[in-house]
Amino acid sequence: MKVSMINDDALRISVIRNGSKYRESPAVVVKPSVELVKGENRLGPWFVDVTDDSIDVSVNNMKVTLRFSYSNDQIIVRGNLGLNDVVYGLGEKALPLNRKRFRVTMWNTDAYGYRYGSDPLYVSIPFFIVANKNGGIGHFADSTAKIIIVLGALLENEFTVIVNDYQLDYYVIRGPRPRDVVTRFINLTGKPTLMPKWALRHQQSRYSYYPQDRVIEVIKSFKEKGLDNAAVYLDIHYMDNYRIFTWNKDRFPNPSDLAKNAHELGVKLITIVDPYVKVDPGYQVFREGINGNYLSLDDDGGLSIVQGWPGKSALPDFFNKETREWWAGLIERWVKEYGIDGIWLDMNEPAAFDHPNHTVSSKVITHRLDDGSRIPHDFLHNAYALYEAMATYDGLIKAGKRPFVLSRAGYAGIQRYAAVWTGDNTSNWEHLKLQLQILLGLSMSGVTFIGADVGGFAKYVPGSGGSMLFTLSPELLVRWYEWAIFFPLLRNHTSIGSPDQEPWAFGPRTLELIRDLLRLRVKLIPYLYSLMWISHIEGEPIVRPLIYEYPDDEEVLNIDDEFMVGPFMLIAPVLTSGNVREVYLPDGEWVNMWTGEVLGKGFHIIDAPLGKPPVFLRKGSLVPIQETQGVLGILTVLGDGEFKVYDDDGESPTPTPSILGLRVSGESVTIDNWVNPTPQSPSSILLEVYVSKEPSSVTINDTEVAKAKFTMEPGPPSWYMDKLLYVRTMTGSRVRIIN
Ligand code: MIG
Repeated sequence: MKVSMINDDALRISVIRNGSKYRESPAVVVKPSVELVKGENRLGPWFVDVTDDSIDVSVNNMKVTLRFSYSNDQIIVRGNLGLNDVVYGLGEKALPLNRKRFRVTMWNTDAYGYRYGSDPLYVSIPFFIVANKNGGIGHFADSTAKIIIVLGALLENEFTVIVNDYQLDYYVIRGPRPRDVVTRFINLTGKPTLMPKWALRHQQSRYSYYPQDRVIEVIKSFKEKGLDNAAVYLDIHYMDNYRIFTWNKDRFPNPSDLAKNAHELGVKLITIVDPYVKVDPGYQVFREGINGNYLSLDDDGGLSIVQGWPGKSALPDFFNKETREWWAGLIERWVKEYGIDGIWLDMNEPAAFDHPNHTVSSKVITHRLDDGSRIPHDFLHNAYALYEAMATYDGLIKAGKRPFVLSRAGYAGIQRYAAVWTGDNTSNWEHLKLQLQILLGLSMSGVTFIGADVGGFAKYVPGSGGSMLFTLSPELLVRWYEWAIFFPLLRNHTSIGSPDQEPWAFGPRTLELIRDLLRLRVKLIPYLYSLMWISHIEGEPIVRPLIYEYPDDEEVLNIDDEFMVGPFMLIAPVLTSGNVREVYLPDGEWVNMWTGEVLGKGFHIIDAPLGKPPVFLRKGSLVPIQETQGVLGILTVLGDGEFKVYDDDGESPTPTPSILGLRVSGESVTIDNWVNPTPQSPSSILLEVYVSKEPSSVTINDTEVAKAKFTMEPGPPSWYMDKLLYVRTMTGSRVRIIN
């Protein structure tokens, strides 16, 4: 047992058994700084007592004792749990936000048709936060083999981590608050990549759009119906018999034209890419794979073959640099040659039809690491998608793009390369709530660019023997959009064989409601984009459970049917059929975004007619929103608060942001000048302030300004009272609202 510090953030306990050779972690991006000695160590806020097989840690008011033991093939770590502790994290789990009293498995799995409690799903992140009213402390068992984590399910006062590996780097991460643990975990495993700005707009998919003309038709329908849409996905039917990096020439006679036409209509094209390389000596990708030794082998040195979409398939061996470079080259060529804008990685658990649970598991399949050593698949399983995403990301960089990669599977650190969606969810009300719980867990585990298939993917009812039942109602689709518009990834997608699910598929009334919700989404992009930048620079999630913002409010410890977008907006979505919901609001004062009504801490019954999700703004909110071209709106609630607006051209691979500082204090709002502005940085500002009554006057830089007729266009300083107070001003000004 070797114990070291990672800066001041984390303690690392490394175990290597039976003289086995140490494998580098693909998850962790920071190296240890100081090594600790046996006995007592004091380092900054840390007190650590190390013995041969246990360790006592005390840091920022939290204490934990870890005991290490070993069986033949396992490393077991036990720690103490307090009666009032709650547990967050663990990545993608179909469980409540508070994971206490559950037992989970870390093993990336193709989980089609999963339900509440199904475990495991596609992504494995063996990281969790133990929290109570004193604060939080993090645990991260960094092994890519199968791990079982029991959280007070056997003994109420104990958690157990069972690692099926010969090596383990176990990290203890300090708080003090749960949010500090999350940010330090992101520091450890890498900052989320900055996606292109268009990735924040609506995206449309189905399994599958073809032929080529149908794709253009879909794009045009969005335009005609006044619906914002940034991208269309091509699912597996675009390929020539599922050979990756090829086209079915009957369905897609001219893919370059398709991309060109899409681009002319302002829409990006994203193709799915599976990890299956069809075993076919006549297929170029297969030949390159064999010649370069880029494919996974069996332990006897023969090619390992699994059943995938193309039938007999080989799996690229992403665990070594040579394969990753080869793959990056394939992606680069694909993207450049056909004008593809982003890559969708599916089946990367990896899935295989001829393995149990549709998922590769084998001590026979081996992978080659950078140092040439061969390791059985089972020790590396959970990292397959992470390495694949790494290579795909590099390919997009080589093609000169700011990468957009969407991955189904992943491991700790996947946020450095990809967005994640929650796989094959189901179109029913159970999932409307479950998806939220899953996503909040991902957020608390460092994966910030996330979303679920809007409207739901699968249409079967569990217990029906897999038969298709069409369970999506117009009400459910609208309710789904109502909260999905607040998540970074907003993608409508549905299964093969299912009825149409585009926003217009349910008639004019539904279309109208979704159109308004998409307009709200477009308005929110400056806020969401700033939050993406903040996630990229500071390692903060974009969407957050209430506990993230309100750690001292015991009422929110278990709330996972409400969430925050950044520091200001609280969303309490309607998750059952009906038009009201009970909402809990934490400490402070909250403004109902739709009505302007001010509410205090506590439970409230809120009217929620279809199309109007309950949204509340905290006191001191400064939410940048998109208004008319050239005008930046700032949705404001007076009080105390600050925010930084981030912007850039949205697409260049290594941007320097333009930053606009905003502050509100009492009744004055200060808008700084842009730092590092571009010609596009708006200097016209429209403050949109929730006030209870018309002010007696408004000053800008201490000079009174006139009340004038309202318009959205840029214009001279003025104010106007409608439902909100509108103040037209410029950057570099201080606005005071005088009662
Ligand atoms: O076995 O590519 O989760 O989004 O449409 C199904 C076809 C394979 C699973 C993905 C889904 C995608 C589908 N894929």
